[in-house]
Amino acid sequence: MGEFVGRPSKAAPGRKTGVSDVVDRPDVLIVSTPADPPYAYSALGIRYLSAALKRAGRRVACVDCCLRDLKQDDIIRLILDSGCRLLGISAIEPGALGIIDGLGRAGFAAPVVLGGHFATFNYRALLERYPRVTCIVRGEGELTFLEVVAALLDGNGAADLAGVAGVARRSGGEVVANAPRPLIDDLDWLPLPDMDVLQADSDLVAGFTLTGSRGCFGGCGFCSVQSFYALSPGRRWRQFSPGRVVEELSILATRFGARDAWFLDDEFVGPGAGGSRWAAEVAEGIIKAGLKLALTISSRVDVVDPELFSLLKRAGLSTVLLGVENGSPEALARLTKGTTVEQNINAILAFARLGIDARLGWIMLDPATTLEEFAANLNFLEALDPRPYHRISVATALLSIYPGTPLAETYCRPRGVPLDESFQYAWKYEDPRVNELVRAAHAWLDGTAAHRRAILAMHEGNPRDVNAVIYGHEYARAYYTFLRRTIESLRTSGARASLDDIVATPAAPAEPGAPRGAGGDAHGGEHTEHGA
Ligand code: B12
Ligand code: SF4
Repeated sequence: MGEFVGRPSKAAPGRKTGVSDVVDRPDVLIVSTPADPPYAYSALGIRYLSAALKRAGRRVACVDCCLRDLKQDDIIRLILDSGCRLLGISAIEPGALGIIDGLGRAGFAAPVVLGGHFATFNYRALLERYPRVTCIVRGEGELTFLEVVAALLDGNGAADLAGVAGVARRSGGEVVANAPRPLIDDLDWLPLPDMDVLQADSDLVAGFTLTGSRGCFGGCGFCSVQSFYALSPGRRWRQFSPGRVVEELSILATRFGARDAWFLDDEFVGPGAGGSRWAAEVAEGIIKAGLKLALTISSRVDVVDPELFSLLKRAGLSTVLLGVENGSPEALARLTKGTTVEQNINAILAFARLGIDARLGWIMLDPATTLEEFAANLNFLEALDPRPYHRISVATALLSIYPGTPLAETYCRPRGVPLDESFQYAWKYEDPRVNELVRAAHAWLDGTAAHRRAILAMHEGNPRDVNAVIYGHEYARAYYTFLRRTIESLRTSGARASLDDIVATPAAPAEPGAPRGAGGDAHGGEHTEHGA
């Protein structure tokens, strides 16, 4: 959901890169797919899997490649050196595939099991093309992985996978998906995500994550979350008990000194009155425990009840990744967001009144975007998004359509849109003038890159630097003026925007440290558009 608030990784070349738990020849080694640049949050999925396996008596090690500045060859070497009997890879994008190829060339013989969103939805292509992949765990992983490990390490190997629900595998030269595994109904049954891995990686971690729930009641066309859980029978939204959530937060605060925590829940406030009650109980539990943490959650706009969010604020809520996506009713309908422009505006204004930092998840461009929608969205962003840097980056925020999402089925497959090498659908704009507009926007951004870098350098030095804010606003204004002029010329003549329009560049920023008066607003951290 929404936008990601990132943090620069603490990983530096030459720093700790190895197996995070000191286990020689583990039964199971689990790795996350590397992120570029490295990320400063510990990957939760592999820590849940590790904890479940350890509780069952397995010797497990993790390498959280997301946190580390590792080249592919380094990861392959680490895996080979670990002497593991089975390798699990958390694959949320195709970055894992190069590792698998490299392991094959290096003669790695242990079974390789993939899981995660990307592996779940692309299981057929992956099993057909990558003979080194033994099987794929589809959907929620803990229970299925326990059985897969037992089958592959204690049983008759791949033959025993036939009886494991939730697995995709090869059988007689064909790829088969076994029956799905029901979702874990009582999430409190799960052990806490492996805290020893977090401890071992603590010098690389700059922020803390947890989940209070799994699943979402939304049906957004671009999101794989509901399809991921809908693969399996069970409730679409399940929550840990409020007491368990508070326990996990307390451990992060006391054992790790966490001062902030990011709930990775797909959508924090669950459906209906039950969802709001649960969120309120979590907030009350945090207040009662006296925890002082700055919290981040993801939220749809249609659950924003000022009373609930003011309680959440008292519990420490400081940032909301808000699934606004677009300011045009037609685009919201195409994205099957299930929300209205009015709800978008009301939610943004409610957070402004509550003093909660709302970061807008935004999709500017989809295959059917029109010039009129684009122009209306520039107005929406200028009026309602307080962050100049965000306004700049989201003006060309492109919809990614992944296999497994509703739009893959309703838009891409019926039209024969091909998948590209990164397993995303390579869609094209229906209106070629929008393509021209985007090309012109990128040319303007290229032509003013030095300005942008200077402003960002100020911003990174001090996110609240008044100069950074003012120049950011000026830059965004100039950019939007250029975009509006280009739209106008495309509408009237259909002509290609001229690069001469780059003259609309703002004045060069002055040296940092020479404030030019107050105004505007800026918020910390880098960000990338992500998912919702
Ligand atoms: C935090 C996060 C990130 C973080 C950290 C990722 C990580 N490795 O943990 C960062 C910022 C790095 C990130 C980046 C990206 N992300 Co991201 N991310 C998330 C988010 C919000 C939460 C992930 C999480 O911790 N969930 C909680 C844990 C418990 O669940 P889980 O990770 O899915 O793990 C469970 C199962 O999947 C399974 N499982 C997972 N791995 C494995 C491995 C094995 C061996 C087994 C057996 C099972 C298994 O078992 C686990 C326990 O049940 C999800 C949204 C979501 N709902 O999951 C998106 C999500 C996974 N990300 C997504 C995407 C697209 C990306 C990017 C490609 C974005 C981009 N364009 O750059 C990059 C890829 C970077 C990379 N190399 O990994 C998509 C994936 C969509 C898809 N492929 O179909 C998601 C689903 C968001 C969305 N709705 O679109 N992401
Ligand atoms: S994008 Fe939509 S479906 Fe996906 S998690 Fe957010 S609200 Fe739920």
